[in-house]
Amino acid sequence: MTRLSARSSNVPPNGPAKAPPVRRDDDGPRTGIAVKTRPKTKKPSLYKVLLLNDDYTPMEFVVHVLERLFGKSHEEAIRIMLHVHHKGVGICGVYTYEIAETKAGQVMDLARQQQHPLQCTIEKDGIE
Ligand code: TYC
Repeated sequence: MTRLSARSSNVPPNGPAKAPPVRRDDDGPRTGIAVKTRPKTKKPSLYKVLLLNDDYTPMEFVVHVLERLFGKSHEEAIRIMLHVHHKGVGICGVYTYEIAETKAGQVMDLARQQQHPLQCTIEKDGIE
């Protein structure tokens, strides 16, 4: 018989031998431990910088602080200052922990220099 069939050729039934598939993301023996290949990029927690009301710090000083340390426009600074004056507390800005701590410290330092009793604190933000 002269008919050439796959069986009679030297090619195996599954086609020519292939190199075993390359396993990517494989740094060693299989341990059965699931490994995430996506890099973790967790968003940092945010902190509110809060200004507290008192009876003695001049309104102009609070406005100045909001403009200089928090980059607020004059109108926005007045709005925030009046909010604190009426409600007792208000938000100057929301930042990551280190920046919030630094800003609150700068407010306290400036107030102390000018001998105003202005208080500024930070508080973890509800939304992550
Ligand atoms: N209550 C102050 C006043 O009447 C003004 C003031 C506003 C003080 C905001 C502090 O965080 C503050 N002079």
